[in-house]
Amino acid sequence: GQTNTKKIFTPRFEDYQKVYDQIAKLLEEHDEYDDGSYGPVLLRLAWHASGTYDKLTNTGGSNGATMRFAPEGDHGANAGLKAARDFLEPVKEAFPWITYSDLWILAGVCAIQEMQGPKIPYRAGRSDRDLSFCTPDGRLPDASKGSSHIRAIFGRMGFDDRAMVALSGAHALGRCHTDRSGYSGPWTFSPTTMTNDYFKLLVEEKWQYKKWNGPKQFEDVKTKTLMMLPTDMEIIKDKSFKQYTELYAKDNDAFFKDFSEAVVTLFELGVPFEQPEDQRYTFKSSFD
Ligand code: CCH
Repeated sequence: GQTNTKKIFTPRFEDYQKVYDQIAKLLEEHDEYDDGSYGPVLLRLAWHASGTYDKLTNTGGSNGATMRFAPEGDHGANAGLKAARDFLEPVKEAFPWITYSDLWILAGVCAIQEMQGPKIPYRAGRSDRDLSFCTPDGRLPDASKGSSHIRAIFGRMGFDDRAMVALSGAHALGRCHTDRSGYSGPWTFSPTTMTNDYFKLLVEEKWQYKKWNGPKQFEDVKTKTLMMLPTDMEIIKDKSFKQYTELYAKDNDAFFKDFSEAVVTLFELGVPFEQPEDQRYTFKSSFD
């Protein structure tokens, strides 16, 4: 009879840990980028790959890595994310068995953990899909809008108010770039370390409109070096959002726990996994 002699490599936890370690090593080596880390932009890549999900049609999400293609890569919201995709190219070459879809999310997990955030349990099993799976423009949030827009966008993915606020805490990390979004500046004084400072600053500082030629954004009255987007200010203005902002400002453990749970959900939206939920991988960080 016929024998299938083709060897199929089935990656296991140890193999994904090796990919994690390689990304962590590159993060440490490339400290010349931005505020000293590619971590924030890697997290943004994983979020924008996932945040296109629509629960009604079960389209979009991290399964597919369709941002590799125009038109999705050229959507305004994705400006600048090529830096993150290019950063990961040598990792894809070193581990050709991993899909781009799994790699981008693993990089988001690695970025959070290496920037001293909570553990983010991970499942593999995403497959890369062609450009016919690109999502239409407009599925990611518009920073100039208000709370009803935030609820419409994140509600479409299936999130409630508490998870929306928890996820927003990612803005402890990174910055806005005038040549990407048009906005300018970081949210916190430590944009490469995951903290609950975003919530603390929203609660404790006074914010005013920044006087400049760019889009409407806020600056802290005291130092004028930090920023908030109009959508960020909704997290403290809206009554229901505000209760969670105040909770996370006081309780970093509550923030880390809720953030981790919400990010795991975000990263898995629309993915038909074989790996069971109770067998997710938890990666060792470089400093564990
Ligand atoms: Fe965000 N984000 N984000 N964001 N974001 C920007 C940058 C980062 C919005 C708008 C912007 C999430 C939610 C929202 C990150 C993670 C998350 C920028 C600046 C804008 C604008 C881009 C630039 O100029 O480079 C809006 C609006 C929302 C919701 O309403 C969520 C959710 C996450 C992750 C869980 C990270 C990280 C950055 C920093 C990127 C960098 O390059 O430093």
